[in-house]
Amino acid sequence: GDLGIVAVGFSGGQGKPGVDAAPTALIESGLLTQLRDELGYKLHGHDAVHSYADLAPAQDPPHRGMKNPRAVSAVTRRIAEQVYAQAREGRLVLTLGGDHSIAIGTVAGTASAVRERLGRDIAVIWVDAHADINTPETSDSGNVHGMPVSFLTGLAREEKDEFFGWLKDEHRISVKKLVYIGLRDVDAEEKKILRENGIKAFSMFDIDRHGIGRVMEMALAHIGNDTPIHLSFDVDALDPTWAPSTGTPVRGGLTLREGDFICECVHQTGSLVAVDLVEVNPSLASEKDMGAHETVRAGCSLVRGSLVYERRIVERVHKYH
Ligand code: DIR
Ligand code: MN
Ligand code: MN
Ligand code: MN
Repeated sequence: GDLGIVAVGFSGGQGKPGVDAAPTALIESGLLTQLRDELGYKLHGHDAVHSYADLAPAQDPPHRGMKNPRAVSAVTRRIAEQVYAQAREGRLVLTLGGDHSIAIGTVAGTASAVRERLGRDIAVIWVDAHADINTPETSDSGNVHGMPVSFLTGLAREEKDEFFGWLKDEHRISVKKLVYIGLRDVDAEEKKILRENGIKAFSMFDIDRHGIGRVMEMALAHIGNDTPIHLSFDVDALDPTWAPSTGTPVRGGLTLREGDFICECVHQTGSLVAVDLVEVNPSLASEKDMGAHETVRAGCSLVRGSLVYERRIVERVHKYH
């Protein structure tokens, strides 16, 4: 099949430098070569790692407590255009982040392209230790990577284009078509938002209780059988044993095998239209303990899992491509 690649070297949604180097690290470890030569994808848009330097504002003071609001808004707006252009061609889109703020762009781009091409609403599976659903007002950190879901669902809104006002209805998703997997570090105000909006969430408690197999059945049942799916995978959903080199690691997470299984299950539906892999930060773990290398390898494994059902003999047909 055809695979659109958007490599996003951007870190402005949080405070730690280095997450912008992830796409290059993933590509240098052979990810795209594997997707092309071993999995047989025809790649598009893979020649550049985008830094969006041309979009950097001269001054970017906080707005409603958000840090770097103009930069994150402008970059995610551009990403939305890039993802839209790939998805509009009927390609599966793989975005390599970057911090998780970039999903404002990726989901917006997928949602608008799928509406236009198929007349359908997408569902989003958000795999993460965190819910990333703070509004600017509930956020303690001011980091936009903790807010993308609130902008994407319309729980947070802005008028001005320079502060995400460019997000329109066609970019947004319904809280009913959102499912979380892997949560274990959710702010008190975020818990309230999840509860009040009846958002489906499978925490690590649920995974321990039911097992990942049953959780995936329930997650996919919630979405429904014939709905295009955008998978947004924050590598910090994995336990730091497998993914230590990330900005906000939280113990008690998914095993790498559980992460791969989530990706494989989503692939197996045949409904996948876009995948994000975010928050790999190769500069946070020391070279000696191999943590960065392990995290990059884990990221590659997750992406492969989402794009080929390699541990099964029978390959499913992709419904939307
Ligand atoms: C926290 C942490 N809830 C925040 N979020 C993170 O900053 O809003 N998301 N680390 O990935
Ligand atoms: Mn996240
Ligand atoms: Mn996270
Ligand atoms: Mn396939």
